[in-house]
Amino acid sequence: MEYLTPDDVAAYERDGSVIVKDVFNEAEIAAMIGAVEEGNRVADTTRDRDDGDGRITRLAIWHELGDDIWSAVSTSPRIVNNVRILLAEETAFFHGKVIFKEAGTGGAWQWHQDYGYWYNQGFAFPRMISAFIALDEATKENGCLQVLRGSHQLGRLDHGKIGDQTGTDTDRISAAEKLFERQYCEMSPGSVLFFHCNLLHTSDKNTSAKDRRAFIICYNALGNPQLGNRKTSESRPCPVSADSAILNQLSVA
Ligand SMILES: O=C(O)CCC(=O)C(=O)O
Repeated sequence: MEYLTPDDVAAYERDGSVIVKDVFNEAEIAAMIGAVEEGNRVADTTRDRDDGDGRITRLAIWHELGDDIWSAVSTSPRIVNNVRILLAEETAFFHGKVIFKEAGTGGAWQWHQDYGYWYNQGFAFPRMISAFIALDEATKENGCLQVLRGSHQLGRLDHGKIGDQTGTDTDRISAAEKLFERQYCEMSPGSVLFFHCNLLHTSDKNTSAKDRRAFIICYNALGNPQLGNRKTSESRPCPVSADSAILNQLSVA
């Protein structure tokens, strides 16, 4: 595959995100959907959270690589090498999560920066990135991710509890909305949004008839220490698997 170019990196540094289309093909996405619906990893780690708006956001989250399709995707050269290019340093696996935003019921996500959470887990620097893989078509109607383009340049903002979620201080969001353009990240299945951990993002509830599921993989710079006793990020370079590894996992998803 082709990797991100210097122009893509410049766009990422300016905007805080970059979308790459068709990173995963139909068969790979079908395999991931199969593992969402029938796999043990997702079934064993799914939890519900109040979205602060009367609905539930459902997600499955884990902090270890293993021997399954999720690990094959998390170590895919198409993801890991692009994360290395964007961070401009070696990367470590932090966590993977499936976000369910089911048709008709899926809850909203409050405005936040991921580093608003991760700072409190002890990460010293905001040298962290997420790769958001669309498993279904993500549109405005079914609650696609929304970002404030360039807002990562604000640095880390204060966050507090909203329902079971952690959201950015609402006065700061009002101010930021005047400073930065809102971008609706509409994506086809298999496309990937790489985004900076200080980029402000949110998503609406899903009142449509179409699911909006995503697999999000989060990476830390290997050289970014995690202070304190919690060691939730791996301390070795993220392995890079063969490009064919995802479909080879079909039988053990
Ligand atoms: O998938 C979404 O709509 C939002 C997820 C999100 O913001 C997160 O996991 O940090």
